[in-house]
Amino acid sequence: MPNELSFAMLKPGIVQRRLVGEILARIEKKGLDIVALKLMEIDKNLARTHYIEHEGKDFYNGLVDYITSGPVVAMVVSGDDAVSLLRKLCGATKVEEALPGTIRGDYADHTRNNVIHASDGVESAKREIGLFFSPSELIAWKDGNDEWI
Ligand code: FUP
Repeated sequence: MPNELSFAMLKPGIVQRRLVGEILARIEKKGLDIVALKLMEIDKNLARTHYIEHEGKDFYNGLVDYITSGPVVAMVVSGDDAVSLLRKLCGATKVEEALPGTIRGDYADHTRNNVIHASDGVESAKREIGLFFSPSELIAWKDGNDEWI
């Protein structure tokens, strides 16, 4: 299993709903290492760049407005197969398909406000990490629980 980095972002509303701790706990308990973490606001330029693949789609402007509407929690996680593990924790993009037990399945009831973003591949993770973090903000640390999780 390849060790990978992935990018995740708790979307606007999660800070206000005081769900940051619960969602981070799910990510930590799975065994993924949080190697960068910050509370931030996204400006329109960053939002448009982050979601550039959706430019022109009918939901694009609404998505940009929503993602810039409040603070987000951006993070980088590391682990074996981190990209696909994190996607599985999040659940399906469309809330009607997100299973109970997943983050979206448990906390979201509208697709546009689906609580969390997670990179969909190793290359997009690299691109997204570069948009949100400088290399010096990533902190590698030794996981003493490696043998248990
Ligand atoms: P994901 O990778 O699961 O975040 O999904 P996408 O990149 O396809 O979509 C990015 C965001 O656009 C979703 F989180 C929510 C929003 N979206 C809509 O609002 N409507 C859609 O039909 C698809 C996505």
